[in-house]
This record gives sequence, structure tokens and C-alpha cells, in this order.
Amino acid sequence: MRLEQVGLYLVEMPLVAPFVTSFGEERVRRALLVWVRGEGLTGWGECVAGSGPWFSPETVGTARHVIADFALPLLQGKDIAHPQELPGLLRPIRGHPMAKAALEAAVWDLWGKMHNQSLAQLLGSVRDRVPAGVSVGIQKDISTLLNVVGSFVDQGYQRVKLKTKPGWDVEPVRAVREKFPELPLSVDANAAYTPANLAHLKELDKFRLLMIEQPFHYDDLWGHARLARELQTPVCLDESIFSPQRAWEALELGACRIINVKQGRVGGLSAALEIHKLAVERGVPLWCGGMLETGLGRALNVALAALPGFVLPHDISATDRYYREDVAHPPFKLEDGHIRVPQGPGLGVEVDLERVVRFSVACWTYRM
Ligand code: SMG
Ligand code: MG
Repeated sequence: MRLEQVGLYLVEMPLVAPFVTSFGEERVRRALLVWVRGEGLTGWGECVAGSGPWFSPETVGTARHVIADFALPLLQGKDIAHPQELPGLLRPIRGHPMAKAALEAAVWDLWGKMHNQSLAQLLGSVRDRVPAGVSVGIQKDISTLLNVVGSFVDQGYQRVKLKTKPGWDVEPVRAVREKFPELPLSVDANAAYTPANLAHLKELDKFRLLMIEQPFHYDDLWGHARLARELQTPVCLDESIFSPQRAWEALELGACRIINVKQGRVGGLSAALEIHKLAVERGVPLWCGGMLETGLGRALNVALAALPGFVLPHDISATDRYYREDVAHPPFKLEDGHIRVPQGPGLGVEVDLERVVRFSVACWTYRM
């Protein structure tokens, strides 16, 4: 397959409710959407980088720069035999996994459309629906938190993840655990703690949490390994795992027992498949994380989450938990606590170009 044209849209999607984490509040999701045109078809992908370098060093701005000025020249005139060639072609670019992943995603979508196969089929997925969890941001007080959690539990979400930070941890978790004794529950600190907080984090052990996600700085595998030895609650890593190599290192060091896989954060679907292979060999449970994706990124996450090694509920919620109007159809719905895996060719969702244009604040087109 040869790419003839590539385009980017920078969209600003208003969230139905602000999302607060230890590193800030988000009211609008800025996302870079990528399209690739070739063989008379168009493939779409979504870059998971955020508006600022808070979750990861990448931003929508660095991703646009790296895609336009470095990745596209490397793909110029290339005959791509399979989407899994993308990581090799882009290898000269160090870092920037989210930028690379967005391009790879669009190429997978195009490839699926060319061969009339769904992404789920192409990846080797084994499920037609995946269990949905929900990630609950930091709230203004505990009674608001209990209401928010209660409403998600009523909707059928199978696992609730609470965002935590110093000052919003033991008490909110205790309150949720007391009100929902059997609820599968986890916490995610987005790197808000340091090894000096060890004694405090140990207090979380009494709440029967499924896991504690990314307590320390993303660079600190050693600190996580030490913590993992001290805690009963399994440590799960998110930000720390930015490549298959890092996944292997983290497991070798004992820095985590569970991995949150985000294809964007690890450098693309091919890299996610490598981590999946490693995890299955070692019996390490995986689940699919979320980056408040639009329907485009969500469709891809759902297909990935249907692989055999993804065995815990995901941060894949229904569209209405994020957006009133999405850029892809149909919206993802919660059915009996699950999200159905799209079966159409490629991502299996239809892009709503009118909405893409309406939500976009900038766009770029490149001739290949
Ligand atoms: O997509 O449901 C979602 C969000 C899940 O909590 C979520 N993501 O660290 O896991 C995480 C965060 C990162 C996004 S914060 C903007
Ligand atoms: Mg996380």
C-alpha cells in the first residue's frame, strides 16, 4: 500500500464533565486526528497526546511536528506491505511513541478497509464484547464522590477506578469501600507520590483494591519495585511503560504485577501486540487503559481489549461518559456492563466529517 495523502485535524471536544487528576483538570479534550489516503480508501487514527506535557512528555503540538516534519518524510514513496512495518520505518525517530502510534493506527484502519477485515480480526481478538470499567476523577468532596460512583455502579460498570493524590486517598477510598463492599475497585495516582510516602500508601492495603496504578514518577522503576515488595495490593504501571522494552524491564525488576496497555503510550498497535505476547508468556494480566479518546481511538481500544491476554475490566466506558457529540458513529453503548467490539472493516466506525470540521481548530494536509 502506498500513502498518497495524509492529513491532520486538531479538534477540541468538550467533555460532558470536567475530569480531574493529580496533574490537573481537563474540560475539553484536545485531540489530533490523523487520516491517510491510499488505494482509493481513507484510514483514520487518533493521537492520544494531551494538550500539555503532563501525562507524558508528548503533546498534540509535538505530535503534529514529529508526524509532519519527520515521520511523513520517512514514509514518502514507501510501499508498505503491512501495518506492522511502521515501527521499523519510523525507528530513526527516537521517542515520540504517541505520534508514531497515531500514524500506525490510521494505516491499520486503511489496511482493514483494503482487505475487508475488522481490526479485531486482524489483531487476533477472541471476544465480541469487553468488560467496561470507569475512571472517576478527583471530586470536590466525599459525598459527591459517592454519588458519582453510585451512578456508574447503577449503569452497570464492572470496575471503578478512583483518581487519587496526597490529601485525596485513604478517606475517599474508605468511604467508597464502605458503601460498596463488593465493588471491584482500584486507584490511580498518576505519579503523585514518592517513595517517602510508603507508610501512607500501605494504609490502602486494607481496602481490597484490585491494584494501585502508577503511584510514583514514570521514570522510577526501581522505586516501584521496592514498593511492590512492601504492598499486598498489586502495583500496575501506566506512564512508566512507554515501550515493549520498558515492559520487559519492569517485569524483570518486579516493578509491577499488572500492566495498563495504551497503544498510544507504547508506540502503536504493533508494540502493544509485543507487550501482549510477553504478558501472555509470563502470565501477567493486562487491561486496556484510556485517554478520553473520541470514538476513533475508542474503537481501536475495544478491538485491542478483545485479545486473550486482556483479562481485567478496561478504562473503556460508553461514549456518553465522555462526549455529547462524538466524531464517530455509532456511539459505544454500555450493554450489561460490556462494550461491543466493532465488526466492520478497519476500525469499524464511521467518521462524521461534519463534526470533525466543526470541532477542529486547525487542519493540515500533506501530499506524499
Ligand atoms: O479514557 O476513560 C478514560 C480515561 C481513563 O483515567 C483514565 N486515564 O492515567 O489512566 C490514566 C488516565 C489518563 C488520562 S488523563 C487525561
Ligand atoms: Mg493511569
